[in-house]
Amino acid sequence: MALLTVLEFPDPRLRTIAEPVEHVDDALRQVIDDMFETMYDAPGIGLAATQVNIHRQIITIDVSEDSDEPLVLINPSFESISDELEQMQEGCLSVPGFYEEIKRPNHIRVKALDRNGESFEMEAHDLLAVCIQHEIDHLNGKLFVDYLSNLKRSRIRSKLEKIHKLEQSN
Ligand code: QAP
Ligand code: CO
Repeated sequence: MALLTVLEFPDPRLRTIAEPVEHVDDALRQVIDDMFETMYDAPGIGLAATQVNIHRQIITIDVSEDSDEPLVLINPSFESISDELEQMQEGCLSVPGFYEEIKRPNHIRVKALDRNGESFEMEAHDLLAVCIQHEIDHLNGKLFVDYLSNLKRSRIRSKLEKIHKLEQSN
């Protein structure tokens, strides 16, 4: 097991489009385990492989109260997306310290592979639905700050760049 380094906005590597996974094997399961370790350590409720500079379609999620319901989605795709939107405060391990209200569809059906490479479908509502959409966005090089105004996004970029400079000089 290993903790992975999480890329932070505005790192251009966060804009990479992830490739589909071809084989679910032990090496991939090792990546998944390291992603869960990194996510639980943060702590976070969702992590996309893109955020740890692995550009393959892998997402780890756990929105449970006790952080004991790990969910992994490999090669996820939307089967259906509701018209009804819900506003929720979102954060992101790649945008530490910033939380903003975002509107997204509140009900989705997704298809994916599990950690054994078996295909499954699931339905998700509310926080889980929002989290899955947020993580699938990462696989497409998209961040929650992209839904904000240019002004809000550039303020967040400046503040994070300032922090990154200070961290570099330490
Ligand atoms: C995505 O985000 C999400 O700023 C997952 O300093 C979040 O796990 C989807 C985190 C909310 C829907 C609603 C953020 C940790 C974790 C921070 C996360 C931070 C430390 C974010
Ligand atoms: Co995120």
